[in-house]
Formats: sequence, C-alpha cells, structure tokens
Amino acid sequence: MIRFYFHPTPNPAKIALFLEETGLPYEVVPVDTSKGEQHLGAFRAINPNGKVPAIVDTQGPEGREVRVFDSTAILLYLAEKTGKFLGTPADRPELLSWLLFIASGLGPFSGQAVHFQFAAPEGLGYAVNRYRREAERHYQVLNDHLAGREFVVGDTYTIADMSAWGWLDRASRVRKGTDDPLGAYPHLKRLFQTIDARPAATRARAVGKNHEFKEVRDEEAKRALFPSNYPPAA
Ligand SMILES: N[C@@H](CCC(=O)N[C@@H](CS)C(=O)NCC(=O)O)C(=O)O
Repeated sequence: MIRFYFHPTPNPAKIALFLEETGLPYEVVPVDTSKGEQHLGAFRAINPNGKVPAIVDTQGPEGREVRVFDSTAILLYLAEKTGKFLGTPADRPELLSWLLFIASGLGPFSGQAVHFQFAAPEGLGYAVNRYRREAERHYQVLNDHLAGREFVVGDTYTIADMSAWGWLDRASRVRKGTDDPLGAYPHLKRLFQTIDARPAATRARAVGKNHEFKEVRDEEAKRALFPSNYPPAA
C-alpha cells in the first residue's frame, strides 16, 4: 500500500497520474498547504522539505516501509518498482536528462512565473518578465525537441511525459492573459492533449475532489505557503 500525501497542485498531479496509470493501490492523505499542514512535525518526518508530493510505501525495498519525497524521485522510484513507464535501458540517458530538465527548469520557472503574476505584490515587472520568459524559453526547448516525436523520450509514453503534463496543465497561469497558452508551442500542445485525453488523466484530476482544501489566500495561507517572506523576529 502507498500513502500519497497530496494537494491539488502540479507536482502532486504527476504522481496522481502515475498511480492511476499503473493501478498501484494507494490511499490519499490530504495535506492542506494553505493551512500549513506541510509544516507539521508528522509530515516533516516524511518530507523534511515540507512540500507535496511525498509517499510512504509500506512495502518498500526488502519489505521495509520507506518514504520518498520530491515528485521526480517518486516517479523514478515507482517506475523502477513497477518496471513501468521507464522506457528502454538505451533511453535512460535521455530519460534522466529530460526528467531533470523538467524538475529543475520547466517546473520551477513555471512556478515562479505563476507566483509573480498571481501572488506577489504589484510592480515587480522585472521578476514577472524574468520568470515568465524563462518558463517560455523552457517551453520552447521542449517544443523543439518534440518536433517529429510522439513522446519526450524514445517511442513510448514515460514518466518524463507525466512530469511535463503536471506543469503544462498550468500554462494558462504561466502565460497569464494568453487565450491559447500552448498555441505558440504546437508540439508541446499536442503532447499535453495526448496525455490529457488518457482515461488515467481524467482519474488523476479527480484525486482529492472529495476533500475540501482551503482556497482563500488569507494571511494564514500566505504565511503557510511563503514562510521565507516572514523571517522570525531577531
Ligand atoms: N521539487 C518539489 C517541489 C514541490 C512543491 O513545490 N510542491 C508545492 C505544490 S506543487 C508545495 O508543496 N507547495 C506548498 C509549499 O511550498 O509550502 C517536487 O517536485 O516535488
């Protein structure tokens, strides 16, 4: 059994997709990050970084219970555990390269682009341009790579595609004010639509819908989500 620590945001969405694609048995544990549940001691014991997703696998290596945190680590761990969606051994260099490109580039720049356009105070034009354009540059790199290819790695659907799907789903927020946010990246748009049309993607979108997550961005939520904006008094 896998306990899946979840909030309806892009990085957990990748894991929801993997779990639904494979049919691994799992239990959703909601972590309401707007209420600060990611900072509770019990959750920090599972992810010292205080972010979702994280998992606990009660049947880990040698039958031991293990934790795994960070979406890319979880995708790799579960893909190796199940032997699914890893591509071929010959594809492994490409798989690792694109997974890390998404983990360290496309994802974080998308996240910061969303932050500075939706959460930061007005008037930070430099930061908005910096993060939005870097997110768009990463879109372009992946789009160009996908020209003439169906999937990110090799000839089959892998965890690299799932990882991209989690963040491409937020393109309308990354490219705020754009009618067709993936329109300028036709290969990326095709990849996103191909994955999004899969029945597992529909099921992944339904994960956590039975839980009422806090949506209002009040002072409690800001302090929970952006603690480094509130350094402790000296
Ligand atoms: N590198 C991490 C990033 C995780 C992350 O930023 N998670 C967000 C949700 S998508 C989160 O927990 N936000 C709440 C917070 O930062 O307190 C991963 O890929 O899992």
